[in-house]
Amino acid sequence: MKNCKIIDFIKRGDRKLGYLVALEENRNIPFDVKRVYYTYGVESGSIRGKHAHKELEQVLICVSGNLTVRCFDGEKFEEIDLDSESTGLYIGPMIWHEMYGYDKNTVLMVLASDYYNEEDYIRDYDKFNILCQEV
Ligand code: T46
Repeated sequence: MKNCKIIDFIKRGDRKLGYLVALEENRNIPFDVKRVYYTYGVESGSIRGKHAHKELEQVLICVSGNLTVRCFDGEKFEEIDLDSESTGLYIGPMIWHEMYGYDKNTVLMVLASDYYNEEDYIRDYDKFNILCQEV
């Protein structure tokens, strides 16, 4: 799916000492990182997201627990399980995304290409579909 792809990070270490994953802007993170945020304590039946971004690029990494991300590019749907600390999900502009299936211990960390700006959000699903048809 355009603007939505899995990134497998290199994990260094072993079972005994554990693992280390390094995130580097414009290397394994495909943009300048201006912001990092994370969500936690989400109840299992909750759905977060339900929006698209006009310009923002992000990489979602589930650093604890697991969840599912449902992505829609205006034509195709894809459901991606995030259950590995060494996997990222790149989501670029104009991808409607919803996060659900949270585990009680889930921590979702997100690296973003810009500062928080509510103007960049499309939170109306009908409006998103209309904008997709215009492209
Ligand atoms: C996204 C998914 C993956 C801030 O004040 N600063 C921030 O940097 C962010 C991200 C949010 N907020 C405020 C805005 C809302 O009042 O925190 C509140 C919760 O945000 P929201 O309902 O948008 O959270 P999610 O989990 O639905 O979506 C978030 C990001 O907002 C969004 O960009 O792509 O995670």
